[in-house]
Parts: sequence; structure tokens; C-alpha cells
Amino acid sequence: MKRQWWKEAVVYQIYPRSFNDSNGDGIGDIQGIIEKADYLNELGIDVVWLSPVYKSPNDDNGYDISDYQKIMDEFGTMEDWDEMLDALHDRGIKLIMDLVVNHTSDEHPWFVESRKSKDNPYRDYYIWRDAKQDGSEPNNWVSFFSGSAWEYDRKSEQYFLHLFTKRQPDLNWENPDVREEVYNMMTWWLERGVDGFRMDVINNISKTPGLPDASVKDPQSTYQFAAEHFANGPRLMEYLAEMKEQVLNHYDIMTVGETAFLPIESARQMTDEQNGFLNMVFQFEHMAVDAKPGTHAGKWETRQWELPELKEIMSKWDKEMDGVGWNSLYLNNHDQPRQVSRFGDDKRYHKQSAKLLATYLHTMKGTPYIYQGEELGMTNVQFTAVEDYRDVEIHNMYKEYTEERGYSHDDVMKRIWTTGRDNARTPVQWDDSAHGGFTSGEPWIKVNPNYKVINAKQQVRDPESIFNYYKQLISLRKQEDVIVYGDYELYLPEHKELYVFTRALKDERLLVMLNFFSGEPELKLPEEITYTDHSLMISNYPVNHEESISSLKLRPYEARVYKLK
Ligand code: TEU
Ligand code: CA
Repeated sequence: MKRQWWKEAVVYQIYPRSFNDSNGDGIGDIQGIIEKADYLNELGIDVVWLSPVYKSPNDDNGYDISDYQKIMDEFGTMEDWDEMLDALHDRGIKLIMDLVVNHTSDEHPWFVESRKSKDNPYRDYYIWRDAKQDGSEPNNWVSFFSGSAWEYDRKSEQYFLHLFTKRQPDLNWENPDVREEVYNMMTWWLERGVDGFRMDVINNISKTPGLPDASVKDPQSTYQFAAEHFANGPRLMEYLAEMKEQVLNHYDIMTVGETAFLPIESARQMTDEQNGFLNMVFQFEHMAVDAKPGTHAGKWETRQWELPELKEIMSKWDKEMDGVGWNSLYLNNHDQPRQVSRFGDDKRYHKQSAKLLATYLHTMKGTPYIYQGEELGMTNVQFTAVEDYRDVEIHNMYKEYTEERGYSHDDVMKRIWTTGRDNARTPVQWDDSAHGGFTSGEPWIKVNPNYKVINAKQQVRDPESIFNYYKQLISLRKQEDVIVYGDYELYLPEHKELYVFTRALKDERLLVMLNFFSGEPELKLPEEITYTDHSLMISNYPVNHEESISSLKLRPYEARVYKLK
């Protein structure tokens, strides 16, 4: 495997609206990021992935872009952006931008033109279709955010496609002019100095020709989840190859595709180091371990997750990508609930389980992604009034579930507490002052009331904190090649509580022991793991260094990493 800077890096995701507000208007902004550049540097991360900061009417918090080459007013100016880039680069931190090109905002000038008339030169920048004979939508696709994926435009008497909200029309990638506009825009940012892109829903840009009806998955609903027609379409690889040739090839950058519903064979093809197009993708299989299988509505129907299933998925992705491409490692982001609440125990074992999950992500093979606040063990939130939520997905779902599906308010709120995206979007908790020090004004979304105990100020100075544990993990990655490049091997695949694996590179070997739950299971080390000497590299409990490791009892959520000789 080739050495690459992006394999050795740790990425930190900033969701700017919720990161840090510098001017008291309650909304995080670019100057707020600059204020925290030293904090990021102290943590030791190498790359910032910045969620969208482009001009946007914020129907979906910036994932609806009305000008790709302007900064959102609430976040600042292009001068602020340049200053931020310098502040990061001065500290040796790279910046990757969010590239959202499956769709734009309905306020993007292309769409404003497009909807004017059927013969407008921009008409074909988007996906317009006539109604079916009976006047209904062109097909039965459901939007990610409830209801039909089609919106009727009275003036020009056709429907346009929107996989997300009706204010996020899908671009028509079949049109070469659209592709050229996108490539030019990417080049413009690269010339300005960005170090790469995270590509939003990039495997949705090619749709099945003819846009046929989706198969019925949810018989109670008129509209059906249509991944078979919008994900991994026939021209996807062709478009990516073109993008690579015209743009990506000319820069030393890092690229990561956001790719739900991506078959592993396509991930191999996409990230192949020789002939692929992107450095890595975010696969989603492990995000479904607690979702009822079936439709996308599975998101709101959860089940108890099982460790053997998580091990199987993660080990499969490791094996399949080995020697071909590269994996990204994440357990949460701005679309997912907080990892310590979902996979750990945010009450009785908050610190231990947050550190356990961190150990896991930072010792697997791949590039780890930290989502803002994860390094503090920030948790899910429970607002009792639906009005306190801000996410368009939550509001649409609440309406659909209470009005159309007949669920009670209490029932729907519980679902939101478990899986709603706003769990990840409450402001970063900087200190124990009002609103967690995020803003001197009124925050755009309420702060999690636990900011008095969980906050950066307390954790930066506490050597035992989650923050300082992340710092330690990140610095280990810089010292030990085996953490980055070592081969992964899983042991005890069926064990319901323990996740045990080794990493090996030449004569370097690591042994990782993780107890994922609150029991105290006994670990009898498999005989295949041979060693003459062992030394502890990191752990989340005090450990007697002389203790034998051939057989031992692990404490609740205990994590240990040993070097074997
Ligand atoms: O997300 C797309 C995606 O597939 C999901 O994670 C989606 O948000 C989730 O399944 C909804 O339940 C990306 C962005 O990360 C997300 O924030 C945007 O809303 C979306 O694309 C549209 O741009
Ligand atoms: Ca602000």
C-alpha cells in the first residue's frame, strides 16, 4: 500500500452553524472557527471537513446552495474564508469543503431560469417531466424528507425532481453543460487553496434512464423509496472518471464520497488506488445495525444492535478494500445521533464508553473522522416541544407520522430523540457559561442542558478527560505506522460483548481489546495470538502493566491497546 498523507490524517468535521458564534447573532460563523483554530491544533487533527458555508436560503442548513462561489451572509465573507484558510494552514491543518452537486437550492440562478419556461436555456439543467396521464407525479419515488420526490410547477406545467426537500431540485448530470459548470467551480475552489472535497450524496448523480417507478416497499404509502433507481446509476463511474480527469488529477488533494446504498464492489471500483476516482467513501452499512431493515423509513424504526453484526460489517469492509482502496471510519456526523448515546452509555459510563468508541475508531484501519463535540463526549438531546427542533427532516416526518400515519405525539418524539439529526446539531459546549459559551446571544437551536458538566473548558485542563484521550490517540497515530498501515485481523467474531483484533505491519503488532458493554466478560486470548512480551499503549482504565493478558476480566466499556513483541 502506498503511503499517502490522507491515510495518516485524522479529520475533524465542523458543522459551522453549531460550532462557534463570534458576533452574538446566535449562529456559528467563520470568525468563530478562526477563534477555535488553536483548540483544533491542540487536539492534533490534520484536516477539517467543513460542512457547507456557501450562499444558501437554509432550507436544509446550507445543503441547499444558491451560489457555489459566495459565502453565506450569516457565516461571513470571502475575506473571512481566506483568513480561516490561512489560520488553518498556518497550523498545518488542511481544509476540505463540502461539495453538494446532486442538487442546488431553488434560489440558484440556474433554477430560477430553468423554471421560467420549457424553452429556457437552463431548462435542461434540472430534471423536468410531464405528469402521468391521470395528472399524478411522473413516478412513485418518495423524497428523503417525506412526500413525493416531484414538485409541480404551475407556470411551466411540469414536475421537477427533488430527492431531498422541494427546495433542493436535482441537477441533470446527463447535461454536459451542468458537468462543466461543476468542474469549473471545483477548480475555482482548488485554485483558492482548498485541500479536497467531501462529496455529498455523490452516488446519486446518475439515475436510471426513463426514471421508472420504484418497487413497493411500504404498501401503506403512495410513494416508495427508490434507491434502486437513483443510487449507483449506469453513468456514475463515467461522470467520476470525467471529474477526475478534468479536475481531481491536477491537484494533491483528498476526496471522500458520501455514498449510502453503495454496493461494496462499487466502493472498490470507486476508490481503487490505481484506477479509481476518489480516495475513500463513507459507507453506511454499519449505520443500519440499529434500524429495522426494509424501507428508508427504517430510520425511524429502531432495533437493538448486536456487536457480532457490527464486527461482521466492519471486517467485511476492511477485507474487501484491503490492497485496493481505503476506508473511512466514523460512528457519527451531522446526520446521525451522537455515538456515545447510540453505541455507548451516556449516563452510567459516559466517559468510559466515549473513550472506548474513540479507541475503536482510531485503531481500525482507515482514516478516522471526528464530528465536532465527539471529542467531548457530547450526547443526544431530548426537547419536549417539536418547535424546539430545527431540522426540516424532523418537521416533515413529525407531520407525516402524526397526521398521515396516526402516531401519537409522544411516540413520534421518542423516535426523534433516538434518531433525529438535531441530536448532532446542538451547539458545541465550550464552557459552563450561558448557552455553553457558544454565543452571547440566543442560539438558533437550544444548547444541550448538560453543558454545565460536559464542556471543552473543563476537559482541556483535565488530564483524564475524553478530550485528552482523543489527543493521545491522535498523537499515537503519528508515532506508530502500524496504526495507519497495519493489517487488521479479527478474533472471536461471535463474541457478543468483546471486540478483539490485531494490527500487523512487518514485525510491529498491536492487540486491541474492547469491551463494548457494561458487563465484565472474561477474555481468554486466542492461542493464535502469540507473543513473548507485551506493553500497554493506551487504555481507558488504570492498568497494572505487569498483569498477564492471556486471560483477564475486562471492566465495563474497557479498552486496551497493547504492543506485542
Ligand atoms: O445526506 C444524505 C444522506 O444520505 C443522509 O445521511 C440523509 O441526510 C439521511 O439519511 C436523512 O435521513 C446528505 C447530507 O449529509 C445531509 O445533511 C443533507 O440533508 C443531504 O445530503 C442533502 O444534501
Ligand atoms: Ca454569528
